Amino acid sequence: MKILIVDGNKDKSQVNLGLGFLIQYIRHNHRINVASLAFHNPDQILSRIPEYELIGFSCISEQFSDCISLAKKIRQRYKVPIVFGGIHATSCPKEVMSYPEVDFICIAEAEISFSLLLRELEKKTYNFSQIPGLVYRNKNNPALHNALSYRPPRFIDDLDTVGKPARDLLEYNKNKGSENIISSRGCPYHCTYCYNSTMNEIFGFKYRRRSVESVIEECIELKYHGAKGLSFADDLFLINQKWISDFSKLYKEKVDIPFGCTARPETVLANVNSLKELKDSGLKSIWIGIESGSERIRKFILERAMSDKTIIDAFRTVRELGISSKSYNMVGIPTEGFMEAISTFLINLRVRPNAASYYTLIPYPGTKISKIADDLNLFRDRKNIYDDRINIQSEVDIRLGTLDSGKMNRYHIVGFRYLWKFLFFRHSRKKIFLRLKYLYNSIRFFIIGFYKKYYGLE
Ligand code: B12
Ligand code: SF4
Repeated sequence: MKILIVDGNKDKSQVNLGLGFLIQYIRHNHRINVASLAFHNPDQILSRIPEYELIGFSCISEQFSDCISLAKKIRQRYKVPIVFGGIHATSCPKEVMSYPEVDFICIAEAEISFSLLLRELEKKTYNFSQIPGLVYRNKNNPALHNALSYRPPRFIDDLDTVGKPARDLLEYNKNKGSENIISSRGCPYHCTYCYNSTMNEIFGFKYRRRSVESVIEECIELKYHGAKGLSFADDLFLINQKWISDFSKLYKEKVDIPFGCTARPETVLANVNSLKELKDSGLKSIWIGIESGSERIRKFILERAMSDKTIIDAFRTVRELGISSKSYNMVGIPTEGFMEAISTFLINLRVRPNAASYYTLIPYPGTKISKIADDLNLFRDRKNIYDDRINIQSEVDIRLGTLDSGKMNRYHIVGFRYLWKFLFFRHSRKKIFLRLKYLYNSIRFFIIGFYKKYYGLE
């Protein structure tokens, strides 16, 4: 079949690796093109539709509104079937199916469901009921669909059978010096704000990893095409000492360019030897989630039950090994109080990461934290809930989020975000005025926040 997949990503530097794996799996039987919204405007894409027999959309939550508005335009003019896949459609299939333009959804990892769907459409047999993970409409009554009772998706155990992501077909800025790569799928933890937690709960998601050889092969290719550094964007990279040990040896021998990876504080402490091996093979930076300085918030709201000591020891270990660290933190977590927000600042001052990022919590669909926020009636705005622009980390004005924490309102939360920029952003001397602007904005938002709270306006 001739297929066009619209990649909802609007950031030219980001690669959609999930989509890359999917099209690698099916490319030998079908003709596939990808059009990214980062490179084409909707009208350009619309003019290409008549060439194709099926249109797919790949999007995370913040990209859904752009994708569905393009799907509506397509449907107004053409009869071609429309399939949605990716994190958003997986997290809230019923909502996505409420749009009549959407004919099918492939839930979660879609290599198997999408290839079976294409086979049924190509053969015109339309026998969809046996396809695992497929949500589809009733032929006789298109308003009816099985979004609440589809057959569970099938997950591929041996990831090497999928192959390496088809970067040649993806549209993104390929000459930026550094490339993302994924060696695994899944994560056994269950943080309440994360997609994995939803997946683990619904499908009993399993952690799986590609072979060392397959990952190294991809690294060599990326280096050959000009990558000067690699970022392992796995949910959980620092796990399985044997894999890490084999990987480190081969990486040093065959790739040997700097790389970074993610870790949880506990996995740092449980794998110090692995970390040494990675460091010897080129590991330069490690990204560690602290998320909140409050043990109460971590344990009861985020379900990340780790002590302050674990976090402090993990960052010390990383520093002693000479690896640069970056911490990830959030504010505006349900039930978070002022002192708890301040404790996130304090723990960062204590662990002294080389860089620290600080986001307003976004309650993504299907996550436990979004249910907690709903139960506590914390939504102050239901529009643009997933708009990631509230979290742009560069020097722009910070927008209000959609949630308050119950103890802090949205203005206080923005006040903390500016205070963070004032304290933790790297500022050159020249940018002293920018820094003062952050402090000014922080004070301004705190004053507005207290005013609104006092008069019951927010
Ligand atoms: C790697 C990763 C990144 C990398 C690479 C991005 C990428 N798109 O590959 C980087 C670091 C760049 C990144 C950035 C961001 N990320 Co990210 N990221 C991930 C991570 C850890 C893994 C994604 C992955 O490759 N999974 C493995 C593949 C196989 O699965 P997949 O992507 O879901 O793809 C499969 C299916 O969805 C399906 N599918 C996909 N497209 C299509 C299309 C069709 C037609 C069909 C039928 C099927 C289909 O088939 C694929 C193959 O099986 C996920 C967490 C997770 N576990 O998914 C978060 C995650 C996707 N990221 C998330 C977020 C929020 C972001 C950022 C906004 C963070 C930020 N504030 O900067 C940015 C946005 C970047 C962007 N513009 O796309 C959220 C999204 C939540 C949501 N509901 O929207 C997630 C789920 C993490 C979380 N918080 O729970 N991310
Ligand atoms: S450890 Fe990271 S990837 Fe795993 S569930 Fe928690 S936030 Fe998600």
